[in-house]
Amino acid sequence: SNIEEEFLKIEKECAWNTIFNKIANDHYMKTSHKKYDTALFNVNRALNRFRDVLPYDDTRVCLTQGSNDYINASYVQVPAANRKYILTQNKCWLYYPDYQNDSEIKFDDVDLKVTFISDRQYRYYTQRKFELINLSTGESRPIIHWSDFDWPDHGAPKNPEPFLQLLGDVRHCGAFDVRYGPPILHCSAGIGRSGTFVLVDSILKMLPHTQTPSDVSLMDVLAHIRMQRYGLIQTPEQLRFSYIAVIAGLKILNEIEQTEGSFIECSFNLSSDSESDDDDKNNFNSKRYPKVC
Ligand code: PTR
Ligand code: PTR
Repeated sequence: SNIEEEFLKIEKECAWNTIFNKIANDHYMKTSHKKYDTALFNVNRALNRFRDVLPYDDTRVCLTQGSNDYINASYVQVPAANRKYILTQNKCWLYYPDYQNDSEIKFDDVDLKVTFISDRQYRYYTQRKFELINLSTGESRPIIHWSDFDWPDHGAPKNPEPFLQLLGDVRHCGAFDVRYGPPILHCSAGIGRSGTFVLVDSILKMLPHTQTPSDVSLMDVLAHIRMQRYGLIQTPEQLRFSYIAVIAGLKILNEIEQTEGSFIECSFNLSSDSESDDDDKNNFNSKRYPKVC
């Protein structure tokens, strides 16, 4: 395919740094008009883990429960792939019931409760099921949650296979079913690893369905999603990994796409060093503040 040719060319010319820097510069120009005023309100400043990673006003997710609608989260859409995602920062204390510590957690400020249903260890990740209950309306939703995937920030996995297994499972469970609202992706800043996931998934969704695969451009999709959340894909290495995962994914993901299931609300945690190290078991609400840069 075109993408493979492009990959080989960049590889041969050792041009990943140059190309990545160009993307970053273009992005800086194209987004200079974009506003993120809400993220800078005094009451919201402390809700941003990193001073330099703020959601644009026009794509930010507005919370509907609780007293403040602000969260450092963005809607990211790729219409050509018929995909929508929510990307957010979230690497903090244990925010879900993992059964060992809690079988349910109540979030009083937003009137929500999350109940543990099951967990399952796979080779490269953990998959958990929860029930989310809105205590004010009684409405409930099933949630599937993937975590413990080994992927350090600003890095890229060594080979695409574990990532593709994760993506295959996420697709198979119906996480992208449009009936259930966008799945949530989060890492530390919600831009590097989460952005890589979005790029690979959306390109892999577009390619098998298009009559003209040569029109599908990874760089164009990246430029498009970067207008919706700042800094998606953080390093040349993550850009290179996106190509590798797309090329490998095309070869093995086709059947998985056929069996894309139907279910749920979803959340993925792409951080490797996440919440599972929580040891103050009974202290969930005594916020352990997240790591900052
Ligand atoms: N790495 C974080 C950042 O740069 O955004 C850490 C940080 C966050 C540091 C907030 C200081 C912060 O608060 P203030 O803006 O009041 O200095
Ligand atoms: N100012 C931070 C830094 O560059 O270290 C922001 C940042 C942190 C950006 C982590 C991206 C990060 O990776 P990810 O989005 O994959 O968590």
